[in-house]
Amino acid sequence: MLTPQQLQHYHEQGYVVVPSLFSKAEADLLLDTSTSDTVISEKSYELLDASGFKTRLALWYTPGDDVYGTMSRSRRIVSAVEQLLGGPVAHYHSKVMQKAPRTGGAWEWHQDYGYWYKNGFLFPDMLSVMIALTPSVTENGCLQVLPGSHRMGRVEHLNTGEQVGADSAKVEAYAKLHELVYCELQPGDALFFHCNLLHSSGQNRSENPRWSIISAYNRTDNRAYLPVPESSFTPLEVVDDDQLLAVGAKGITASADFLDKSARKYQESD
Ligand SMILES: O=C(O)CCC(=O)C(=O)O
Repeated sequence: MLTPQQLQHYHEQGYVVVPSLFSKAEADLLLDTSTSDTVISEKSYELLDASGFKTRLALWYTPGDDVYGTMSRSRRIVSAVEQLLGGPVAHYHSKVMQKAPRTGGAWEWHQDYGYWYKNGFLFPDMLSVMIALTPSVTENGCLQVLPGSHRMGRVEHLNTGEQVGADSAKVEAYAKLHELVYCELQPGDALFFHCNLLHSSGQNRSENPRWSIISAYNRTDNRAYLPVPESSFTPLEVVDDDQLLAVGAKGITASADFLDKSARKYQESD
């Protein structure tokens, strides 16, 4: 469970870092499994940033009994998300984020609800949790946030490269008033962030890959008026924390409901 100070930090600043939410052994298991998982690699797609660099990810909706689903359904993460969102929660999606050494692209400034609003969710009762699998530092493009920006509400989003970014005039105006924070993480650390928090990340200029998993959650009563995956309003089947190591290196099945950019089952932007 999160402490009153951690809850206060999240509500005031729009994010909170929980060091070592997962142990080094658990983070290593997730890293080893995901980097050798042929399904993750086959289902991954690339997005160009505004300078033409590519960032790579695989995204799916329903959490399974593989090592990633066990992580995103583990009691320690779900309890914290329920505390932050103030009620029972569902899993919207998870994604394995892969920034290659020297070439991994940036993520432009955006709010996740900038997209999810367009996907039909009525309220910003949603958040993301980034779990670092490798060190995530300034040099390899860690997440940057504008603290407190979630309090502006959703801002307009426009195309930049193949990504959709927040209105740059608003981002610049806010950045003049509030210093940005580089959220440096070590493997196993978790960063919880509000879906209206302005965030971005730089290119990976280091010699090492930067991998992480981001799981997004929705409060079960936050229904959408457009077709959305069932997982996004289905109460989660929570698993005990010791299950992650017990499941071991179990990769994801190819039949998992991956986002397929060409099929576009939902009006989805990620
Ligand atoms: O992984 C990153 O560097 C950024 C990802 C991100 O901003 C997002 O998924 O919303």
